[in-house]
Amino acid sequence: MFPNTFLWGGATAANQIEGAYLEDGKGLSIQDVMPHGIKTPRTAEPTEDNLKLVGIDFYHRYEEDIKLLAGMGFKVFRLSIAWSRIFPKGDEEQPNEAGLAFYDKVFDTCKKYGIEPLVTLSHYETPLYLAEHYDGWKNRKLIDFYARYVTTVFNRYKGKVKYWLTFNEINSILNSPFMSGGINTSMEELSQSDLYQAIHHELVASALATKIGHEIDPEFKIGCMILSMPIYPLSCDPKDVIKAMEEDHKNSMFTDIHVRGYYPGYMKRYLKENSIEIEFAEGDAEILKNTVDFISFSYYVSVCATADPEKNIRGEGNLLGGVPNPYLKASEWGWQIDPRGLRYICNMLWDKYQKPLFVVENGLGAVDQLVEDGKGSYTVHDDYRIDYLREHLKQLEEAIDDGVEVMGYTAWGCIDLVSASTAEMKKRYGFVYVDRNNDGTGSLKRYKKDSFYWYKKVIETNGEVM
Ligand code: BGP
Repeated sequence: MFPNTFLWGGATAANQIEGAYLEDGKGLSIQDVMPHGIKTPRTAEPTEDNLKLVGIDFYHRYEEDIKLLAGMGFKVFRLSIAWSRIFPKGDEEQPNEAGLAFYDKVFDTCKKYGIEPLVTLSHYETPLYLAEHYDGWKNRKLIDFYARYVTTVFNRYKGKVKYWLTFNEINSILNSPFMSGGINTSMEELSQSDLYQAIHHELVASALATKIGHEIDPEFKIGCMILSMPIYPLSCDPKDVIKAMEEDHKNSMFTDIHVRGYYPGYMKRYLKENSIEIEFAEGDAEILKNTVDFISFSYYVSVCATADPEKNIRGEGNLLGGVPNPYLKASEWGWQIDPRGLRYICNMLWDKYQKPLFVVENGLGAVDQLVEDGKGSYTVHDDYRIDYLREHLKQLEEAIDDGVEVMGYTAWGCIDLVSASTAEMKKRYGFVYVDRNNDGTGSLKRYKKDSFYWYKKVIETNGEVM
């Protein structure tokens, strides 16, 4: 049974919804030069085929959009602040007031509808200037710039925002150093030592943000955000089991450090055996001890791991990926669907850390068909999305019944948005359809899908009717 305090809602990110990429003093972010997500190299300048430059125009339509979300009874709305609206280049001394004012209006609108904002401080949208002039998180100076940015927004939105996430899917930097860490050096040229140094800087920055946040307002609840992905052994061969464990360590070190405040032993071994050296500045070990209040994570897929090089063939999937599971079906984008994996990961995280969990991303990216609803408007009959969400929510409820403490659930892309990995509109997640197409055409009008009414009922009954 879902607890009465359960926070039901949906999730978005600034670069995927806002548009207005140069309005009111905003600087460019790395997303403005990533027209096709992670599949193609970045461009020198923003190009017209980059759908994120307009997004779904949330910047101008936030009132209408938040009202729509409130129509489903949302208790929480996850969104991110675009760092480049607040510090257009990233290294300025003073923030951009117009950028700050925009989020005041957004949070006030949330408040008007009784919706709690859940704010990601950095969601794949590092200011481009920091990528080009500092090589992103490879550079230690980013810690100071980030600290200035978070101090500014914590002070400004204190009293309006209580729940914060430091970095979206922080472990995705392992495979997407530009999108996740603003690192301009190409992946091929990036050494493992530089990659892990960048990771260290982000981990220190994350802990520092937690410290600063708690000092500014002890009521703040600050969480880490991890791309979660159960890694099953492909067979019961103990070699596969160990391989799965080792693969999992690469991700779980991020949670370990956020929750326990120090590098785990297996990581020290991994770094040593791979001749990776991380430079700890004085005070880093102390800062890392500022641990999070809760663990948030995205959940879309599970994968397998094998020690057999012939079978070790990576399939499609989210940013990290792995060997496909022969027992599971996949979405149209090749992401394998595994509702039970959600119960499993919740139990694993809870058993290990005993920290409250928050599922801040989960959902099905699919092609939708807008059809006449017989009442003079349009809708989408998205029973496939309802099925996906229902199955995952049932497993989440199982986890809660297992004794796991879960704070809430925010369905990803609650209103259609530009996808992250492929930067297209066609891959839709929302309860609300947005009339915009891959070629940039469309009226941007919003339409409620069948899932809108379904989710409304789920929230209304606190998960009793699914
Ligand atoms: C996560 C990101 C989101 C997001 C989602 C779905 O990795 O945090 O920003 O978009 O996955 O991925 P995609 O948009 O590629 O379908």
